[in-house]
Amino acid sequence: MPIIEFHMKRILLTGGMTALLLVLSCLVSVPARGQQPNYDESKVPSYTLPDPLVRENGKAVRSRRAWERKRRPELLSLFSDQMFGVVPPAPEGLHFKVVKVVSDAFGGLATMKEVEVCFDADETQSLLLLLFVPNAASGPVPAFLGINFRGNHATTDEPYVSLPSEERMRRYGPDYQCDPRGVQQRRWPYRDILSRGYAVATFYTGDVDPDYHDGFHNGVHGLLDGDKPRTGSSWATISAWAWGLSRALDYLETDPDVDGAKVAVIGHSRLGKTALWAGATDPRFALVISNNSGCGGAALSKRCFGETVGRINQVFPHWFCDNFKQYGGKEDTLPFDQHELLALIAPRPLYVASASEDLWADPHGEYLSLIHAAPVYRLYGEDAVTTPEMPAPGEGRMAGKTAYHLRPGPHDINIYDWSRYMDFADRFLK
Ligand code: GTR
Repeated sequence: MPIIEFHMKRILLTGGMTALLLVLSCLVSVPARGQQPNYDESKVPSYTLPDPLVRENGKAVRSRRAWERKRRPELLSLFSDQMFGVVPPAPEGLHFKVVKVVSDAFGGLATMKEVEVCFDADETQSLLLLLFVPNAASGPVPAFLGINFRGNHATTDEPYVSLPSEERMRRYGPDYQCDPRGVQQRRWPYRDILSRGYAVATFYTGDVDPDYHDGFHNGVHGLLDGDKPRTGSSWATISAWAWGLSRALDYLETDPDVDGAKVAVIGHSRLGKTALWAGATDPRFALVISNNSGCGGAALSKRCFGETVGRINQVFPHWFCDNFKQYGGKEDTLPFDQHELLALIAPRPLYVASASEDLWADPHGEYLSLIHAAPVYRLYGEDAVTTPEMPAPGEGRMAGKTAYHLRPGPHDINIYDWSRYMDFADRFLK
């Protein structure tokens, strides 16, 4: 950016010229990386949230039928066209191969299965689903499904979980480095989950789309898009990951040990954004959990608190579709906000959680988003969290089909969060 040049020239110049260059350097740095994020509630701009129950033509939505037939499809295509890009259906060649089974995982607590979810008949690309099912179960069980950041082997140090093959590592890109086993096991408390009677499944982001901007040639874009020219609403990486979650669910629906009608989708941070989008686009997900998903996830964009639309699009240009870029620094012009993404999940159970020190993800904006999704739950006669005051750190809210907690501490997911998610899931999936 010219900004660096301006600073160098300032050393050589003096007086009015310096002042002019300073002004110019401020101008070029608006609105993204150079700008300090706002963490001051009193500096949140005034904004008006669009009403999820008012159609684009201005008509009020008063029935479930009108919501399902008119307003919901309208909102879904708005989020597809303007934010995430359009998610394609399952590919024709989709098929599954159980490639490894270990019946005494975790000392006999569970059976591990590794399943290749193959995206094409030729098996040029697949995601490797790691699935644990509790051995104590007497029939199909409910399950949690979420993507992981660092590889299946990083979610546990159990030695029978496969390391990625050479071929997979090549697909993950030139900078991929295989982490040691178990580096993220704190985020995946498998023993606790299995002991409570749930199955749990995960796969690595890179199996569907490596998390860097390569112009959408690698991953599932390369496989499915062919030479189709990209448009402003072409799917980007978060849509690809959400698509991957749906393909993993396609498999889980066929697994005799899992109740495919009771699969909760869960994700942390960028993968929390993904879990919400998967829940919105795929109504088969029975419950949706967003952990510290922040900007582009549960947090209201129009508050411009912490991470903003401009900044996220600049730093992660591959996450959202190109049309979304126009709203950077112009959040007031967004024709939707994230409470409407949450509303797309209604009337299914929805849990949003924040962490008290995670101001970058705007905990207050995440909470407000949840309560502003409530009118759609109400339309279904369901109760939902509506208390205007957000809870204090260490507290939560639960009403009917929605729940929220504010974990004390930083941006993360751990057993504190999982325990609450399982308590919530017990009410709907057991
Ligand atoms: C941050 C990003 C957030 C969040 C986070 C994560 O750098 O700004 O939106 O997604 O990464 O995924 O850990």
